[in-house]
Amino acid sequence: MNKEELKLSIERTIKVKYGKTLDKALDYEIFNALSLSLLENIVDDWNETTELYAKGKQAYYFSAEYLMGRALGNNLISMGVYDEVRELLEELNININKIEEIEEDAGLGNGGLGRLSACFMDSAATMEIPLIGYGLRYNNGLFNQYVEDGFQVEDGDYWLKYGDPWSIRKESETQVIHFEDMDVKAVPYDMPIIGYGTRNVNTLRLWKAEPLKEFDFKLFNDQKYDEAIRLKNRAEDITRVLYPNDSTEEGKLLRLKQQYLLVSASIKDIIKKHKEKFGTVTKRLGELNAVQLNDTHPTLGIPELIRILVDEEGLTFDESLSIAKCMFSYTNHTILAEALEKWDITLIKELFPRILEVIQEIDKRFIAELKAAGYSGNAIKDYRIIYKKQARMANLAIHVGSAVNGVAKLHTDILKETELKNWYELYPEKFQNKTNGITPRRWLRLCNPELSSLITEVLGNEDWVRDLSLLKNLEKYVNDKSVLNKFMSIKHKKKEQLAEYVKENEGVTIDPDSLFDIQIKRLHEYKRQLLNAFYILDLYYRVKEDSNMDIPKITFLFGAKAFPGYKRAKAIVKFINEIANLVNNDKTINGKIKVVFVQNYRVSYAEKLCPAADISKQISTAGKEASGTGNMKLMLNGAPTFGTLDGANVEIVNESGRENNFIFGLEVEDIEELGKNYNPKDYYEKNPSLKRVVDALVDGTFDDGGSGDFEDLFDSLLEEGDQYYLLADFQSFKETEDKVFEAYKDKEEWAKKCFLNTCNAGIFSSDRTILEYAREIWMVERKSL
Ligand code: 26V
Repeated sequence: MNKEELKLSIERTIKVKYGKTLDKALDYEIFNALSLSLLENIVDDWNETTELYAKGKQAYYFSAEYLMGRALGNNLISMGVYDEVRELLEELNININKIEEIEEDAGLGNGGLGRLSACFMDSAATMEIPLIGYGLRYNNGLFNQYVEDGFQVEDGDYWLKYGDPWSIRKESETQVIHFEDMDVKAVPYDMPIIGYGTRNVNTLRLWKAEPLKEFDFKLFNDQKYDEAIRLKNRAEDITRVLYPNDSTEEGKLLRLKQQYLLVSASIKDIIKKHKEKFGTVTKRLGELNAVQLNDTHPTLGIPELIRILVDEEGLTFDESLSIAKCMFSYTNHTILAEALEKWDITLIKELFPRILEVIQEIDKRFIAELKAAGYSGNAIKDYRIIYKKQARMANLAIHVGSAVNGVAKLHTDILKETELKNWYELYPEKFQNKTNGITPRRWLRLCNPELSSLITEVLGNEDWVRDLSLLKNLEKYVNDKSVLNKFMSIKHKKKEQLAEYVKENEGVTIDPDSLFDIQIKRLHEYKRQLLNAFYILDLYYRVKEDSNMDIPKITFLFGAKAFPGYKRAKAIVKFINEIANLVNNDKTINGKIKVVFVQNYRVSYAEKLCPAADISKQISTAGKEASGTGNMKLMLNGAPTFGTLDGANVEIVNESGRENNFIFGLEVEDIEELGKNYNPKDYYEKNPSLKRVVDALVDGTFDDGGSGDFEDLFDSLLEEGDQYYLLADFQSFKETEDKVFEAYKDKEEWAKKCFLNTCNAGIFSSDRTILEYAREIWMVERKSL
């Protein structure tokens, strides 16, 4: 791409789209014009990639969530033109950062699961894997969060307000989706996923629900305006908003409709393309297409495929079922029982009765198989797909799917040994592990250009951006003072940048010379932000008692959204903010401790936080965090992990060395052993400093605005048995923090720990993960333009 051409294209686009000249254009207008001009440059490659992939076996990622974040910066990097475009904009007196910052995050996901889909898309394109993503184009993504008086307040997220220049609406590839009460259109919007260091451009296809008819003319003519657009609204409601994954009760019907729209449109799309090639559907459909179910949300794809093959393509049920068995695989992302999806069969029947019949038929055949294999009564019950008038989506996915995978070694082991033990006994060959990963393009190259340059300088080239295992070659510089100094001064620079952003957005001043201890993730009891809060409060009390206490100046940063209906999570937000208020305003501690709860934590905020962390807090109750991926982002940017041996932390510590991280707390086996004998009160009574901070919930130290929320938190610990073992882990947490403070004193040794974390993060590239899926589950070949 030539600079002059790009400039002309931007000017032209601003003229036809906004009717003005570039010098009068607003930031978002420039953003749109620049994006459209860049898009123009990749469309040919995009179409060629699609054609190339269509020639062989293809894989499809079915996911209800894609937490994409911003597109512009990432696409500039993938296209290899970031610096060139920055220079061009500079010449035009435009600051590229301002243009990047105007872009709204595409927040079409709740957390880790949704962000993983986004990383996989990026990696598949870069690794030249024929993978198409299918999802939903919600008008409103995950809510925006503000903090008012310490409480979380939610606001709608209309991410499309400036338009969506990177998507192309493909009207001609619309599918009609049938629900018992109405038919709607599913219109695809395609987003290009631009590979780095390759011409390949993959596709993320997001479906938007629309009415078959814009409005009822007769009703409108009769001046019944509301009624005239009622059907339009009912159709559009389906993809109006992303559901927070705690809203299990309300909106159930709509959520099920969303899931069906996603899978029905996607399966129809796959079959249509297959028929364009082969004329009819044969069993080759299963041989040429592999579908990955991202959690159970898209599991209805299984009965939908069978329904179409039997009812519309004239295959037998057996033939159709065996095609489905060949096509689908399932990834499990959590062992939390409440997160396992079950749907009332009355609901399924109400919306799509034929789908229920298909599920019943699968269940019937499965039971017959089990009986024939000698299973009986109780043993069969746990395998049933339909049980107690509910369809168990995980059972359907595991029974039909050809593979089942966990997302970190420990998680997969737990699935095999406990959570899905019976299934592992039945189908041992289906179980696999695929440890999660993150894309190094966004989580290093884009968010930390300073560290990226240093790595490139030391390694001699940029190959590491496509092969992160090359970071291992940095390890030999661990004693090189000049490299370490540069490494740590970059860390400092990123802390300064974050401090500036925090000042602007939260109004709090933080000191880049203090230790940045960062916990960023969804707010959930099992992630134990409350334990971190207790620790901070205890530290504050101790500093107050002893002003000479030997600790480094420290800043605790939290970023987390609590789902709107999750009362306890919201209470924890308030509690953290109460502590922040107390600590930050106490002049007597000389600013030794600062606490900041950043508002509206999201992908673009994470890009600023990860590079600035001195400590990565990963403190979930052992056995509860399936993997975690934030842990990998912080590690890659050179932060030692302060954490439990849970999820991928286990592998992180294996890679970078236990001595370079801070591991504390109970392990999975300890918790099993403690089991029913666990009595949180023992810990509370025997440990005065623990008692003091827990009591702060109820002794009037803090104000929960009269909500009773803090008392409820107190009860969750002392009356309801402290399900997540906060009290049991408190002392170990505290002692391990002391080790951090001790280690932080020796600047050189500290720098080595940080550096070794970056050197050993290579394995956590999602390029590695996606290649494993391609080779071991989908059996698809890499294909390069
Ligand atoms: C769902 C629900 C729904 C009901 C209420 C409570 C609740 C809590 C958690 C969830 C989790 C949904 C699945 C999910 O996001 N899992 C995350 O997947 C990441 C990618 O594999 C993984 O790194 C995280 O450890 C895992 O929590």
